[in-house]
Amino acid sequence: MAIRNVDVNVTSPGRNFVTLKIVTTDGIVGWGDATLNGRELSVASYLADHLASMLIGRDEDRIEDTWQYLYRGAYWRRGPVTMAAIAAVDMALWDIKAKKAGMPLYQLLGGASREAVRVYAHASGTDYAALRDAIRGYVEQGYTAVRVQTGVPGLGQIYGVSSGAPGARYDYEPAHRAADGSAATAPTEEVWDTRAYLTHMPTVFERIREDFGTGLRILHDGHHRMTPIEAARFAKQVEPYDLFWLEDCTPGEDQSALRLVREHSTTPLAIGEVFNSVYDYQTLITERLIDYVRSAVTHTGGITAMKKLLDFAAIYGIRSGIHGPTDVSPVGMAAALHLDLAIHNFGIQEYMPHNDTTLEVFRTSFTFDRGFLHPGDAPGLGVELDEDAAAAFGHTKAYLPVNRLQDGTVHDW
Ligand code: CS2
Ligand code: MG
Repeated sequence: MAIRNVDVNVTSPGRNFVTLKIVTTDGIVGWGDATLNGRELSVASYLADHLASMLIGRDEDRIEDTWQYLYRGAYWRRGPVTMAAIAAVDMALWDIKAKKAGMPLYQLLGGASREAVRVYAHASGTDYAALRDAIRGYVEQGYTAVRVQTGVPGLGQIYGVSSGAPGARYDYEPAHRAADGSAATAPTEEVWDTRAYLTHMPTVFERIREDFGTGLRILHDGHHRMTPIEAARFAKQVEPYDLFWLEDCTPGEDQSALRLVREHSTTPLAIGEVFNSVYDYQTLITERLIDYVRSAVTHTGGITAMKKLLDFAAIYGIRSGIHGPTDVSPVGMAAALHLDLAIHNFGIQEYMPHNDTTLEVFRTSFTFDRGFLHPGDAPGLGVELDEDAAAAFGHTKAYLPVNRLQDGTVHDW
């Protein structure tokens, strides 16, 4: 048996997704997620124009060999485009292998290490009252962990904070289209002031602890906006509020920045959603500078690479916190859930539910129950793309925003 067909599907049921379809000579279909938010077509081209012909005729069972063939064979290693493309191939081959075995993928990864996967929700609000209502809503649904993001007095729209407008449930971490829903031509811009943020945010954590007590797991995303010394001071200052983690406090490419933060604070640190290789973590893991690995399976070379990364992290007592935003498709989310269920060093899983239109295009098997997800027991990943439904939504160019300081300087976000 061998790979017979390789197709790349680009669809946009509210936001853009790139999905790889691999079909074997005996008709088994595997799906892989290759979505890279705001740069989707570059991965679609990598797959369709460069990899597809290399895959036809290959033995679909040789997943490790195919991974190495694509990674080492390219000469140009790593990078988000390459690694998202390899991830999609890898996921599709694991999907096929598990379907052939008649098992949900987590069984091939060693079987379940837990009954279900604890997830965290995204609560946000432009002011504290709106944030408190959002947290309360999640607590009422049974969530035990909530990421909290809020507006900062004096600043306008901040990435990660919902505007609170009616129907705004999905508006806070977008890649923006034009206002009328058509293709954007350039990113929108936001204004940021780290000093105002550092003054305000600890007061928010204090109020959350007053209102919700000590049981709730509170997470917070700094979105790479602090300098190392700002992050160190902040992480130290918020220790009394017992964060589950502080995510992306400093720019992702500077691994040694977290040494400084670590020297000053015991607030647990998470990083990695913009990483795409185990080598991005080498210093962070071996020097125990982080507590949670945040990569998305979709952006880090797939299940094969992610399993190795998480096993490496386990040796140093570091746990998983796999990236699960809505810009990872339900296929990528399923890959995360199978890993989460199987590995020993699971920490928590991010869960940002997709909109209803997306879930009509991608048919999922996962189930949510009182703050926990289970990938389901359908053979394979348990997600099927409905290509007819997908065809109704053409790719629409969209951009993640740009962040500037008040004087106009381009800033990290
Ligand atoms: C965010 C992401 O989920 C998170 O922690 O930081 O939503 C991130 O902004 C997006 O994935 C960017 O595409
Ligand atoms: Mg993040």
